Amino acid sequence: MIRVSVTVSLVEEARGGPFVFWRDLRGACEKASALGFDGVEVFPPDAEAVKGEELRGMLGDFGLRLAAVGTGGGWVKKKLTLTMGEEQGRAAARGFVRSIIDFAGRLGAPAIVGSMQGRTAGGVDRGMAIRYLREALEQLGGYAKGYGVPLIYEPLNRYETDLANTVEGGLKVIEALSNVKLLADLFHMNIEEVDLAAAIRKGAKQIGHVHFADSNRRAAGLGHTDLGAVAEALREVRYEGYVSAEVLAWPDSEGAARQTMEAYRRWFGVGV
Ligand code: LER
Ligand code: MN
Repeated sequence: MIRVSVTVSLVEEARGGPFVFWRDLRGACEKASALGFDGVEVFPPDAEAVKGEELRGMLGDFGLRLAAVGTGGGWVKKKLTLTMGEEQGRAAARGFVRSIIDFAGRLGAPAIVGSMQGRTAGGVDRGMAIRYLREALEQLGGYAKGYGVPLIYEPLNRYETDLANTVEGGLKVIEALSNVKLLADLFHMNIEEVDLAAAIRKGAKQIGHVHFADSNRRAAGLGHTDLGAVAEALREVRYEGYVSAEVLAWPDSEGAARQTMEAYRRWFGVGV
């Protein structure tokens, strides 16, 4: 069964970025629940920003689940990546991702590695960066197994990384790794893929999470991506994870959440 969620950012430096709700986690849970979402995806600055038990309480109060937790705070706040030149930095990056796996895992949710993958830079060539990335994902995927959740790896568009920009590129990065799944972010895919629905069919069983966004990163239905074809592909491959709205708060948070829910109702037959 497809489950629907909406993003909440607690990272001040990411303001203006693609997140529906901002700062007020309890308020976001209340609105998400009222609109019929199954879960929330949280983007925290670090694993200490919210107490796990506090979040468990909020989720319980509003009948929600934790869909996933982003690790990008390690890049935005500390400028760490899993592929940086210095071993100490890479170790700190792995430690940061592990701390998010602990936080999310205790609540039954996976962590997402997106911008923490880094890019070719600072004396590390692309082959070496991919080796570092695969080693880190293998190690962290094994760690996540302890919580019975996968680790989610997200290909990004060319302006954010050069390591994997497409579903096919992502499949190569995670090939033969255990307990690592792919994130299909429709915004990045709209920039990089030839055919979004075909890419989803190709990734099929390896896709463990979807960031649902229109071409301009506004809520579904406010751009020109053929989301009907995407929804059909997800149904056809019997996708079972979350479709999570990682979109700009346009015209505002509630407007973006409502628009997303209308789209989900139309394409997935879910919601209130
Ligand atoms: C993270 O999920 C993502 O898609 C990045 O583009 C955020 O900058
Ligand atoms: Mn994304």
